Amino acid sequence: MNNLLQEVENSKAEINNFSTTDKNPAEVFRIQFLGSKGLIKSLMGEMKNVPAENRREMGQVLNDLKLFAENKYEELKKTSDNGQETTGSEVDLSLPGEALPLGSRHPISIVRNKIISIFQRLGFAVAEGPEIEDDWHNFTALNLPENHPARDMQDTFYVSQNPDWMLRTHTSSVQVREMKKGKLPIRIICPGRVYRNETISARAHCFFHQVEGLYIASDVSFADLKQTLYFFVQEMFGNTIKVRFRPSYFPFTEPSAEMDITCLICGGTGCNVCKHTGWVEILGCGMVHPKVLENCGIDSNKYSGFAFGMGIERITMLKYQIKDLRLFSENDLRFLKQFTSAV
Ligand code: 2U9
Repeated sequence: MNNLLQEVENSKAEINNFSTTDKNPAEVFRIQFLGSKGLIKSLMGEMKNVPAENRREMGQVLNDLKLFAENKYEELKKTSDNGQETTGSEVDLSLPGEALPLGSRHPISIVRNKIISIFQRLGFAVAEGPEIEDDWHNFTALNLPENHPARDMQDTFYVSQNPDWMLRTHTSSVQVREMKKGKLPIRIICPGRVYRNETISARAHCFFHQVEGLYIASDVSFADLKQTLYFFVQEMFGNTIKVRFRPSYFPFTEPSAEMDITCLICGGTGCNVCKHTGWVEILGCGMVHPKVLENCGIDSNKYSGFAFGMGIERITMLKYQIKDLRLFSENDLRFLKQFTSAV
């Protein structure tokens, strides 16, 4: 009898201090204490050895123990159900959390954001416009003559319902729209997607991304243009980069120029990317043609301005040594995962 009383006391302490790391503590408890092979059943089995005169008293003690265990079981069931009221011993707070599968920014977005932030520091604002344009904003206003190859069906995607509409071939149309608003001075950059009817290859695609810029005020000079673009190139590629500035021709700028940098793929020694010249073209630019100013309602005797345009893909390929343009639009995670950026 005394032994059994001692066992009951021990069992009470065991029930009180019960703990487990199992996900379902109530069930573990039930099996250990209340199940058909549990501790309480086995103590009940001891009753046969209790002297007859003590049986009533011992039966009461065991019933109390069973009630005690059942209350504890109900308590455990409640905490398992709402999954919250866990005691410290059941949750290991030192375990690492489950990592969230974070994506990464597309390399074109990384470089576009970098270009934007460089020009924003020089006071340029970002302007955007429609990707479906009409002929006047995309071509006529920009002094692109009727017979210019860009206007050809071979080079431009026209909207079949209306031959006056097309997918914009450059973001210059955004600058035209800003000029037409008549608010001067203008100091904007226009990032965006543009479309050209090209056969897709490692070097060409039917869509790509540009950042174009425009600064119009009463005293903008060619020196301002040069200084702005030299600053940009140094911020983008580092101040040891070598730059070549050479004359060129565009219908919308006069004079016009193009800017090259030393090939970052081969370091200037000559490779396929730089066509063995050691130099790669990164942008075109020039003073806005007086005709373009007048087309957009700006007095070319009072105002002057510079404009520039660059392909984001080209800059990204040089910056990250990417040799195939198609990688940008294939959405291959093995490629995209290699780029990380905070912005
Ligand atoms: C207005 C007036 C002038 C924007 C310019 C370029 C030169 C140029 C190319 C670079 C690579 C296009 O992406 S690319 O193929 N761009 O060379 N763009 S000047 O001139 C403008 C724009 C708007 C109103």
